[in-house]
Amino acid sequence: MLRTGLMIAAAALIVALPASSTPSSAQASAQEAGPMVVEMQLKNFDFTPSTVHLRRGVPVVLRLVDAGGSHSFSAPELFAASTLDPTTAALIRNGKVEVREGGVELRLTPNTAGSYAFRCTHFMHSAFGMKGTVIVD
Ligand SMILES: [Cu+2]
Repeated sequence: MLRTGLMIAAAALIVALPASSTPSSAQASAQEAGPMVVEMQLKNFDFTPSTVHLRRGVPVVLRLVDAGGSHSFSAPELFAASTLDPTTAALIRNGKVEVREGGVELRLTPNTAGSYAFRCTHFMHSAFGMKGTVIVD
């Protein structure tokens, strides 16, 4: 009777070990990877790069670096098709974020594949070519 009880306890231990170790190791590797970071420069009536590829369902930090002057990043369709971090959502007004010296970081997760136009809304800037496309694959 005692021997049977020990065997059951040993079997339970063997089953329990792999189940408890697997989730913690998966969490550790996800933290090491961190979010994808995409940096974009805003200067001389240009976004550099002007075409950005993101992946559906993959969180991204879109780092907008204002390397000269005052600009905006207007992308209402992209923002509407994405899950926005609360601090990012607070920066956006009418589908647009102002980008001043020091830059802005937008944290979002695109939810729908597609092609999304963006532009600077400052007077005449997009007419001079300050626009681009985010492609969500
Ligand atoms: Cu501009």
